[in-house]
Amino acid sequence: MSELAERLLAGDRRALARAITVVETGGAERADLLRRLHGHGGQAHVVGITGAPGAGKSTLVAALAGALRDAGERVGILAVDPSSPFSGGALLGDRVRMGTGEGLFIRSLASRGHAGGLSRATADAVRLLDAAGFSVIVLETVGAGQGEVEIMRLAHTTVVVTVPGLGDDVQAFKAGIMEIGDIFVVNKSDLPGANITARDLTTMLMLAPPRPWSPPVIQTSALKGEGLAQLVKAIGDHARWLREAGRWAGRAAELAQRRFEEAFAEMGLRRLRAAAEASGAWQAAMAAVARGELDPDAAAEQALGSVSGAWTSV
Ligand SMILES: Nc1nc2c(ncn2[C@@H]2O[C@H](COP(=O)(O)OP(=O)(O)OP(=O)(O)O)[C@@H](O)[C@H]2O)c(=O)[nH]1
Ligand SMILES: [Mg+2]
Repeated sequence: MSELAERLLAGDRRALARAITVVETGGAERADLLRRLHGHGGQAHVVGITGAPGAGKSTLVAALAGALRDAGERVGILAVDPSSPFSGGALLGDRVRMGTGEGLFIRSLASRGHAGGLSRATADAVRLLDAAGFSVIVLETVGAGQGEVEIMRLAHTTVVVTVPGLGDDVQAFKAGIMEIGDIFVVNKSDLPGANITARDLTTMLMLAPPRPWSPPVIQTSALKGEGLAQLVKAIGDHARWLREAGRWAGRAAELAQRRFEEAFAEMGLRRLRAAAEASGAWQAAMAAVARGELDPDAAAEQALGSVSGAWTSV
């Protein structure tokens, strides 16, 4: 594991790919790897891209990656899809727009096979890309479900993508995603109605409770490569604002605290269960629950009580 961490820090892409598999799998190897990378990174700007299915997020991410690379950034892309991984075909087509080589890394994360859940796997992967020296990390997720909002909390800057003529969706939009957007993009602005959608969004933002950062509304055509310079500028402006407002460092602290909470819960559970199994209390409770002799909550209470007196009253 020490060798893997060293190779990752030295910029070895295969080591990075392998490391992501390690954190996806979870367990002791994950913990060891992350421990070794502690203190490395902290520089990357994490940009989340979210929005309705088919809004053109992947196309936009590809175009944005190209523009960011032209601006000298090293770009890591994580496509986070709860159901299915990034299709090979889409990736191949998008590569043309993104360019290839040193300054670009792409990986898709799907929920299947993730020991600690998709949002933890994503958080870990972001840390790995950060430690590996990527200056911008782009996360693409679909929709505004709870899981996606959780993943978007990993981002310094959240870009919400919509398309012209989403009149009926504006309500749904308002409900979940309005509050988390730092930048709003009307993609497919080569299609009719983009100006109207942009105006509606601007109006909605003006009516929303005031925020210290006023989200811009930007029209893009990912397909034609239009509006990308404005988007790159808005992303840079937001990063600068976060730093100047003292919010950049606070976010890193918050993420570290969340990881501590998760690690504590996971380790605590594992150790308690091992202790209960060693004493036989676990097996006894399981059997009693199966026979219907004990209510499951009462059984849990009893098994915990048998592990240590200190736990019974909490
Ligand atoms: N006209 C037009 N079509 C676009 C634009 N951007 C993307 N598309 C098309 O919209 C379709 C969906 O694009 P994707 O990039 O796969 O959209 P997505 O939001 O990533 O889709 P999911 O990941 O499935 O939610 C594709 O056919 C794209 O070619 C654009 O700017 N203009
Ligand atoms: Mg996509």
